[in-house]
Amino acid sequence: MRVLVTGGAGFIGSALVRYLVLEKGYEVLNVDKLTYAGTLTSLKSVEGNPLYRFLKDDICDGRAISEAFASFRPDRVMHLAAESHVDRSITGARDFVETNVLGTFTMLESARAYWQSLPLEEKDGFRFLHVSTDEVYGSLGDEGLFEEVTPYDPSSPYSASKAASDHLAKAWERTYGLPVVVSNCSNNYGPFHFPEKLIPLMIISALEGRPLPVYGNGANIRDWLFVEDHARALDIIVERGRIGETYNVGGRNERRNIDVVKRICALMDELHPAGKPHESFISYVQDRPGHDARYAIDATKLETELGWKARENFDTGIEKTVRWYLENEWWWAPLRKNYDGTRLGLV
Ligand code: NAD
Ligand code: TDX
Repeated sequence: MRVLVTGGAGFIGSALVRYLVLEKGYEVLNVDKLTYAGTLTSLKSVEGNPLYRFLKDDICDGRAISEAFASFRPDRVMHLAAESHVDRSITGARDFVETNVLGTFTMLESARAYWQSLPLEEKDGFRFLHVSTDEVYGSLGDEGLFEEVTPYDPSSPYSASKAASDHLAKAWERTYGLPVVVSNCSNNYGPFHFPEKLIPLMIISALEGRPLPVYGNGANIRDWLFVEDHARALDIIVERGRIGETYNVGGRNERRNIDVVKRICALMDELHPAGKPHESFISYVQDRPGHDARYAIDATKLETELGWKARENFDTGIEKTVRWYLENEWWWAPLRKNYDGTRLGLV
């Protein structure tokens, strides 16, 4: 099995590459531009493995991507490369439109030309998995869950660009017959998560005795999934998902942001005492513009049709994650140097 993964040097992409190479024994070509969010240090465990190859390229570069298809001849594409941070999309949306919209367009067009050139028997087996987010559905009130049929209603430039890319992916299936499957996942967390995102930012800032910035009143709710559960879901979806369908991915772990931060503080009090409770470092700051109130995924379709179930619950997953950051400063310290945790000029 040959799998072309885009964005494999990022948080979820690197978990996926490790899973495909080390646990599934697949050949993987990782195509990644290595933006600020991508680092090959997340892939040390596959470095030198004959099943793994890396290509530093931009998914917007049609010629480079077509050459990658022609030389690697993938059976599957798992497309994760994206600009992923909502706050950055608010201060500078262009990269999001370029990579998430035009980059996805380029991936689809290159995949289409390659797929059309395949002999019939290989054509049938080819799959293009477009990896997306639950943020395309907008914000929930106190009740209800996002289902695959929930109308799109994105709030941020990030989620709008992802919504656009989802529509492109589905159109390439309906119009050209490209065998596309789409997945929409809730918030991921776990090892190798870039230090600008809520959970790693809080752990590292707590460790450094810096303020823990909670947006608004901290009552916004996210639905957390351990990244390795997501990687496993993606492999199942690309393997057995029905062409043209969407699968929502989530672990039924809804938490208010403030409760997540307090849980991290409690774990830090236990594992890395600071002299005073870490909760005293919590600082309520100006809210994120257009901040979605609540996300929550209904993953019934993935669970019943494809047999996936999240293995990690949030309480054990968050403890593993805090311990990982305490033990792996070598990984995050160089990234932290380039990103000190202040909020992108929003406050
Ligand atoms: P990330 O920001 O950690 O990684 C993105 C990767 O894409 C980086 O390695 C980066 O170098 C690469 N990249 C960016 N622009 C590129 C370009 N033009 N060409 C080639 N490579 C490029 O993101 P992540 O959190 O791992 O998210 C991966 C995917 O999963 C994204 O599509 C995101 O929308 C989606 N997703 C993320 C979450 C989450 O909680 N993080 C949840 C649901 C869906
Ligand atoms: O310093 C912070 N303080 C804070 O209160 C940060 C960085 C975030 N927050 C809040 C905003 C959100 O309600 O915490 C929540 C999580 O924020 P992020 O980690 O920025 O994630 P989110 O905006 O929910 O988006 C993430 O999940 C869905 C990923 O970044 C997206 O790529 C994915 O699609």
